[in-house]
Amino acid sequence: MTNCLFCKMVAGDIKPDVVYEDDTLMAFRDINPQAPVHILVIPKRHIATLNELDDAHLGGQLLQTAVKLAEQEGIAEEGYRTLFNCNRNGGQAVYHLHLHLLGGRALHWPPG
Ligand code: DGP
Repeated sequence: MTNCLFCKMVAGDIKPDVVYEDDTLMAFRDINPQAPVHILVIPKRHIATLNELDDAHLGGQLLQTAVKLAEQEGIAEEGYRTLFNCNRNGGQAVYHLHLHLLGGRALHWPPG
């Protein structure tokens, strides 16, 4: 999608701080981190929201990549959070599916 921010990152037109990339996925540091570690894991193919995710294998790849990155970032043992914001009430701002990985501090629950 030409007007999608994360598709522009996949295309290389915008260069985020990439921490992982393969043929299917990309992961980069959030520009506005809410914790010492805040990484977004995205599918390279444009999927607007979690409601449009029709590929269970891809969902698993996103989660497994987040776990590997949590280990790589040294937050796996202390703990971390993964989440998808979906649509307006879920707080989604960028309409290209992304899995948040947050850690490096104690995270509050319930979220606001
Ligand atoms: P969400 O609210 O779930 O749609 O989260 C969108 C996230 O995307 C938010 O935490 C900030 C991040 N973000 C927005 N624009 C950019 C950008 O240009 N670069 C990077 N690295 N992250 C961005």
